[in-house]
Amino acid sequence: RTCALIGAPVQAGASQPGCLMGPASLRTAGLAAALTGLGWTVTDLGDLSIGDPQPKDHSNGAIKRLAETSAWIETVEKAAFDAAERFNFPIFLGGDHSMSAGSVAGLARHAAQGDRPLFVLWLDAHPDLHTLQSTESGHLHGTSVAYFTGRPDCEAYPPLAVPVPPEQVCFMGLRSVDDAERRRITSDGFEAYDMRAIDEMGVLTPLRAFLDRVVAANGVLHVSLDVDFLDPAIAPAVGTTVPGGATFREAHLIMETLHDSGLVRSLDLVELNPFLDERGRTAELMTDLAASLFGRHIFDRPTRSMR
Ligand code: DIR
Ligand code: MN
Ligand code: MN
Ligand code: MN
Repeated sequence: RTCALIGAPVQAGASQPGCLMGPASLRTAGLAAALTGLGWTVTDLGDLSIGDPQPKDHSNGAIKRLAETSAWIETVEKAAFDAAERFNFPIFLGGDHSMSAGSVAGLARHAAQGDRPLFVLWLDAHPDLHTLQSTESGHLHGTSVAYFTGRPDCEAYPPLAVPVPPEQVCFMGLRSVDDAERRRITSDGFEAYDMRAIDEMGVLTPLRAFLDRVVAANGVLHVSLDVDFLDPAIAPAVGTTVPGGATFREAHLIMETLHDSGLVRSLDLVELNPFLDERGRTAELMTDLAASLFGRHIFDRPTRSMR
């Protein structure tokens, strides 16, 4: 079983600088060694980079750093397709969440080539469902899901080869949702669990409902983990902390259950801002969560091999 680490030190989409150190911090926390210890063959492909793109204007004057974000999406999309071709399991090290516009687009293109639908589990306080028209903050990390689901008003981004239908996207952990995003979640058929739903049901009931749909569709699953999915008390290193996030055990239980499902083929670890971290504790938590997804456990459970 082969795994690739791909760094995408993008911070153009975030509200404050620092995410460009994310890949280095995850490497320092020992991500490669943790996965090697679980029996995986890990290849670190290093960090991607973009050139110096010409500035791009947009009718929405709030938008910040469109040209750079576009260039990153294009670069990460190609890298994701290639990595999915060459490795069993690519891990994308962010970088802010605009990175995932590229990773998911490239993975969807790869999955379509094998005639499998790509499902996406979006673990985040935010749905990142703004278009280039609806974003008010202008921080483009809030637009990734709109882009890869093929919504209009993202035309200034690179053309999208294979959109992911909204029904194949599941949000968990939502607690900061803007009006335009809320309307799209209800009208477009996304599966969405806010923190209240997790308070009421725990994480397993909603997660299993989603995984059952992935199995029924013979799909493959991508997981996109934004640091702010986690409660800021355990994960302070993110520019957009929102109180009331997932606990340590809720997050690990999700990862452990995902491992047992055998459905996950790729992972984003995004929005880690090491400048805001406390002695690497958020980087270590993200690394430990990845390890749970890759099979770290105390006692054996019946598991399914990769489908
Ligand atoms: C907010 C925050 N919805 C925005 N989005 C964030 O700026 O559009 N996404 N922080 O991760
Ligand atoms: Mn292939
Ligand atoms: Mn996000
Ligand atoms: Mn977020």
